Amino acid sequence: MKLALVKSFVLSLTVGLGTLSATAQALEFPPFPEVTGDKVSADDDKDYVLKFGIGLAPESAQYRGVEYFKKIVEERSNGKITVRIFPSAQLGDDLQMTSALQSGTLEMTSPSTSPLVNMEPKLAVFDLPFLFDNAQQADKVLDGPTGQQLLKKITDDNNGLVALGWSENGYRQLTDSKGAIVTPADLDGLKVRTMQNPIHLDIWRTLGANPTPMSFAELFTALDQGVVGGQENPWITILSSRFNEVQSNATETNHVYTPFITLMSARYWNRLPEPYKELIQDASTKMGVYERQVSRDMNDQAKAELKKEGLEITELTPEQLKAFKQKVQPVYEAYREKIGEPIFSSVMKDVGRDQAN
Ligand code: TK8
Repeated sequence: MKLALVKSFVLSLTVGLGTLSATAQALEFPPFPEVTGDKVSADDDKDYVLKFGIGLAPESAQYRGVEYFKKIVEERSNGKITVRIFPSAQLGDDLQMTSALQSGTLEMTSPSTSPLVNMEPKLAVFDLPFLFDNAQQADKVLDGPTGQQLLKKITDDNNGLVALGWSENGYRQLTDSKGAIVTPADLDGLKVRTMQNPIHLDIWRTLGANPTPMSFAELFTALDQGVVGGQENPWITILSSRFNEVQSNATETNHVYTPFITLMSARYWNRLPEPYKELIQDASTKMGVYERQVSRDMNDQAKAELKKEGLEITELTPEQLKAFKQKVQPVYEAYREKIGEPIFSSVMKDVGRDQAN
């Protein structure tokens, strides 16, 4: 029997300039897996505090994953390591938290890969539109040689970051307040907020919208004040960020799958005794497996909840979707070189395409 934990909450939190009031909602998160593995101790007998900052709110799969990470690390270190979670971009957006890791003022974060492509262009492979047909393909890339090579590359670059694993933000969907978006032509004149990422800008420009890159931490307020008219994120992120309070419509586009990359400050990592390094690596891997399960379980629930709360959701027919897919195909050729070999070809092979289609 599958145990289900029903979480109900009423909370109000401050993100950037906007105060978000979440109404009570009932979401069924898959239960935490049991914490397994030996207790770990280090010779130094010191106490460690590990601050883990994330962009998303406590109702997200991301937060739930970090809670599981905390449980593993605290239990297996006999409380020698304390994990403190800072949700809702309290400590900054994905880019700000990543640079805080580099300067050593924050220990861990788990950003979307997209804002990091200026630092590591190869990560742009995940921004290719309609890349993964299903979650299994994403897992194949993330958990296979390509995903492992990318983690190693980021660590080896000596940029002050240690890359420890993959979770997911998931498949992105479009929301707007213009009306139903059924064809690319409907995007005409729509100012869509995108992540700070060149492929995303190209995708929306190619489709005929007017994309504006912006930090996630400013997004709720920007939608509320009409600075932008639309945005795109996975259902669970739309719900946990309460974007449906400031958007009337959504289209299920699944246009990009976004991974979260688990990062630690190299300064902190280098000071950790070996047994704790192994523990944190193991906990990061387990968090990734669990968080992806939560994200996938919650995707339909979040979509249903958004519908219930009044968001008008358009589901495209296969033909309608095809019109979007075909229009963005030039993006593959445009970024092939920047992503580089062998990453580009091995990902294409993993998703069953010999070459970009
Ligand atoms: C949360 C972000 C966010 C991302 C975005 O920190 O910026 O739209 O999808 O969910 O990583």
